[in-house]
Amino acid sequence: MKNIVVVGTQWGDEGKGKIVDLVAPHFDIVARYQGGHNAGHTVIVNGEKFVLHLLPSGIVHPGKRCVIGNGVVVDPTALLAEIDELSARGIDFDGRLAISNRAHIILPHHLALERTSEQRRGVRQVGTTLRGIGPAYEDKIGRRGLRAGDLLRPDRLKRQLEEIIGEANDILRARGAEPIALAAVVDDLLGKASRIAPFVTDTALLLAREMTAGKTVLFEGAQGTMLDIDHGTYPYVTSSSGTAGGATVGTGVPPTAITGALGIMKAYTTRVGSGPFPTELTDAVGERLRARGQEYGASTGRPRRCGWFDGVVARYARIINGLTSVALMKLDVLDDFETIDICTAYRLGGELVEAIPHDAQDLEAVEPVYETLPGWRSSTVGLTSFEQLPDNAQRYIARLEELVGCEIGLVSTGPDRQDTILRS
Ligand code: 2SA
Ligand code: MG
Repeated sequence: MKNIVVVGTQWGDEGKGKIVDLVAPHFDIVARYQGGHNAGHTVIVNGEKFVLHLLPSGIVHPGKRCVIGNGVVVDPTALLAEIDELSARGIDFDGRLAISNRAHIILPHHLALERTSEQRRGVRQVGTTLRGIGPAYEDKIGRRGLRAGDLLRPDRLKRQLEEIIGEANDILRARGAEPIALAAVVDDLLGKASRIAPFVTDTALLLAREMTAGKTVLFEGAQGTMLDIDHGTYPYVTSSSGTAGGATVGTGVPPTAITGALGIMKAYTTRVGSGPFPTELTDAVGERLRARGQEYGASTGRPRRCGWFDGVVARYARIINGLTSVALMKLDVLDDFETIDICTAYRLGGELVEAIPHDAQDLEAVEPVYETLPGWRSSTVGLTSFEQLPDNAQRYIARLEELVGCEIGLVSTGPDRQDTILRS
């Protein structure tokens, strides 16, 4: 595989960070293509925990180059804080990080606008990470955004900010919220621009040049298929394209250059934030999954909603992303369940449906159809070969492969790099 994209097949938090970290040695460059510091990618290296938000997980690998593509939204404060934190922990950035001059910048008014729009939605709120992600993409699509390349032109910055923030303040005032003080934003951004500028470049050309020279790229998706702005559970989604297709638009690399898509799939399902979640378990079983799987948001610390594996979602993810292989994560979390349910289809108004309804209210109303498999009641933690897995665990995996329609080439049995079964 030359250039592959790693995507979340559920609602995020499938374990992309671990897999990107694991396969990074086989690639020259790791590139993020969407989202921003709403992501929380946890990587454990020699027992040391790193949580990456905006930076590609490849940054913890000495020598790998990392790209923040044009499809990403960059919060200057979060970026510098992450760079400073990782630098203090011994990670070297020299010549290793490139940020697209076309990536959009998250500004203070984005956070303020997001707070007011979530409030206005009331019970229908999205449950966002409140990082300003959605409003930053709104400004991008609305053609008034500030881009990383603009940080290279401090002389124009004040006028640009005047326009952008002036418009946002009109909305904030109309919503009864405090307007943003322009002067403070200008000062703050000018200060940060000089630190960020050395990283800013034309990353599409950089990638093209490197790929022509035979270098390989790993595209690191954030969030998941069901949170994709187009293909997810709209409107309960994030504002970017986390599916495989996003990798091309979000980096400027042509689709023909991407040779594979690795889907990251948790052995059960979680979701953080609101919106439909057919297999959600609000009972003691869900609690048990949350406790065993330590299911809390890596960026916000919010408890994640937990439920059984949803085969309808997984199959859809295989189709939308053209998965060529699947990594099954957190199998060990299921170790002591007596029985394990798998959702194979939904029932909606008495009818059997095998596709995901486009309408969130319909998806809210579906009833999962379950198949119950026997558990294995023994520890799989840290196992490294498929044959070591209990028979019932092997059967569970075989059934998931059948439902998803794709081979499971990797099984994760713990958070560390070594806790991994590589098949074939
Ligand atoms: P946003 O902030 O606009 O992207 O929120 C929109 C929806 O997308 C969900 N979302 C996420 N879901 C899972 N994991 C994410 N990253 C962090 C993590 C989240 C955290 O890895 O744990 O720490 O809470 C992530 N980012 C966005 C979000 O919950 C909304 O449903
Ligand atoms: Mg996460």
